[in-house]
Amino acid sequence: MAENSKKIVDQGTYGAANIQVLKGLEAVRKRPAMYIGDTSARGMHHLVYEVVDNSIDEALAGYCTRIVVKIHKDNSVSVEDDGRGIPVGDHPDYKDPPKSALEVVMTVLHAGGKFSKDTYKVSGGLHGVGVSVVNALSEWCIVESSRNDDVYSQEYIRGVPKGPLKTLGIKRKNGTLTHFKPDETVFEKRDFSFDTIGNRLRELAYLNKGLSISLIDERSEDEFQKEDYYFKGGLAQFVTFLDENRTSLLSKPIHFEKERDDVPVEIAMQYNDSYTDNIHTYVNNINTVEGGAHLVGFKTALTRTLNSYASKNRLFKKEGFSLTGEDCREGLTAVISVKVAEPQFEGQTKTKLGNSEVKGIVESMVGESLSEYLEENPSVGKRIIDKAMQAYRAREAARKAKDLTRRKGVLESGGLPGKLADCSLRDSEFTELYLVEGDSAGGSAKQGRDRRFQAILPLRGKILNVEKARLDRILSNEEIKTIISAIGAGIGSSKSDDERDLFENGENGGFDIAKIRYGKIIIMTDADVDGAHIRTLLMTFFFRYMRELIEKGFVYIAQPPLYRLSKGKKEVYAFDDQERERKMKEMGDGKISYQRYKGLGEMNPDQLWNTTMDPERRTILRVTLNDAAAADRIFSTLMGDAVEPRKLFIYRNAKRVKNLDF
Ligand code: 0RA
Repeated sequence: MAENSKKIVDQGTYGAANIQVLKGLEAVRKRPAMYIGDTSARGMHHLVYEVVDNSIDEALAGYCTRIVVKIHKDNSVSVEDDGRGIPVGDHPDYKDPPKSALEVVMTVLHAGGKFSKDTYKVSGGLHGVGVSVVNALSEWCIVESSRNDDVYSQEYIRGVPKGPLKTLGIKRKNGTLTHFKPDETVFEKRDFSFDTIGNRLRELAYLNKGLSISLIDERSEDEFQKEDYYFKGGLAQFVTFLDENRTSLLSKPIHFEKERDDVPVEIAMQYNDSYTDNIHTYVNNINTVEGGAHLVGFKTALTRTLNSYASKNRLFKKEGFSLTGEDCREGLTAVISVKVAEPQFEGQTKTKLGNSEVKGIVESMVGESLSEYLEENPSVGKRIIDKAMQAYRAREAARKAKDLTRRKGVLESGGLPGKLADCSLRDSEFTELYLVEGDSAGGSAKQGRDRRFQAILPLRGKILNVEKARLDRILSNEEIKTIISAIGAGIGSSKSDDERDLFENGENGGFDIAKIRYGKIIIMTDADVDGAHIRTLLMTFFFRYMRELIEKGFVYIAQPPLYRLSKGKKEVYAFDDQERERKMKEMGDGKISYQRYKGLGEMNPDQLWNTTMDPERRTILRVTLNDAAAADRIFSTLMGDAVEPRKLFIYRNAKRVKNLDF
């Protein structure tokens, strides 16, 4: 077999199969985004996840217990596992010329997935693109498969084998090592992020209890970084980790693990003293951000089980009383993980589980397990019902507050706040709302803006920290009320319609993105600690009560300059110290004076327009939500200032918006 591969490569006698392979690789290199989403840092990190997913599959099949991921000095990454090793015998589908299974996995699109379908019951990997895509997008890639008391190795250049599969003639424990270097001509960013990879590996370790994963960073000279992820407690530990900075209601999470109709289901849940729920769902280790059948099944079972438990044990004072789903979920942190053989992913980002049979499976499993648990742990049952009753009473109070505010027109369009300087255009495709820190900067922004499409809402001081307040208090906060009415789309959790129909009595209509009055919500604060704090408070509010705004990319951060440089009549701006240095050099010799802006208020309307608001010249950062679990954890730690929203989110597409056509 090794002989054959040699022939192909050395003599260039390509069979039909090879032409197919080359075409496949070429397609990937031509349109990488089609296979990995994009070619930014996010896409590059996706390569690592794809390789790790193969090892996870081997762990799911029960053969792999340890995975080591290394970031090397040259920004290459290696992933090593102790599974069975990739098979090296001739692949049955490739006769002319014959090819090793390993080479097929590495060079044929989707071969990994198809191949593993018989081998593995379920398979992870987001779109199951397969490791051949990683190979095609790597400057080089080396795979070593240790099995049959030998080590087999093959190297590739941009996906094409450099030579035949070789045996190294050494012995090693069984396993697979994949070492690749992302092609710098494909990816915009070069550096891997320890934290980004670490977050995903930690998540995988929680989701696959007992699996040991390590991340090692060899890039820094003096101290290499290493983290080990290994959790015997699985999702129970995940929930505890998510709630690390909250006060738990139960002494330990409730944790179930069962298989029904060939669908393994694992769920852990805990209550805390906050007012929002925080449910993370996974299908085959993929975070199903948009929810779907498993989430619906869980929610239905939770509401029904708590109600029947409370009635049965006479915990409700009034006959016929019942708690709503929202009451039952206040302060709930839960993780739901199911493994489905043929998952159907739906929704805008293909992260919504469509398999309807899974709803019933999860529903009946949670119903039975939770009732049993509550019967056996009546003190836990009482606590949960007490908490839900509190939520009910607060919701009643909130409803009254809401009625009040609704009567005042805050939650409906029409009654716009007096502080808002609205724009004249109505089409949200073109309009922008600037949330500006302070009245004086607000004044400059009003004078400097293009009033046709830019609206200004000045915010006085700090808005309420919604993390520490219930809806009724949130709705009585002036700054928040003005923001809600300016945006015009209401407030609340934005559930998909089918879930809303199923669970809400239409009482809380929720946030309706279709009603937003602006296509961009731009946060403009000073470049200091207070500014960062206000930004964080706003983001916390959007994250908790208008999450779709963030998910759909409507929220932006303005980037006001830090310096104004001047030489004679010439004026130049710089956004940080580095840029200031560079621009001063560019301006040449002579007297250059510079001013450091302490706040937006120091800029006059023209300056503010020229540097920060003019779509032709400004830079605005779009806020995107990369990892809901991570974001949630960090928001929950935010009780003071200190934490920069920059750390909570990965700002991608920091692009100059130049395409506003008028
Ligand atoms: C197909 C079949 C077998 C193992 C694998 C694939 C495999 C693939 C990868 C990728 C990374 N690590 C891996 N470990 C295993 C089973 C072969 C057998 O029956 O021994």
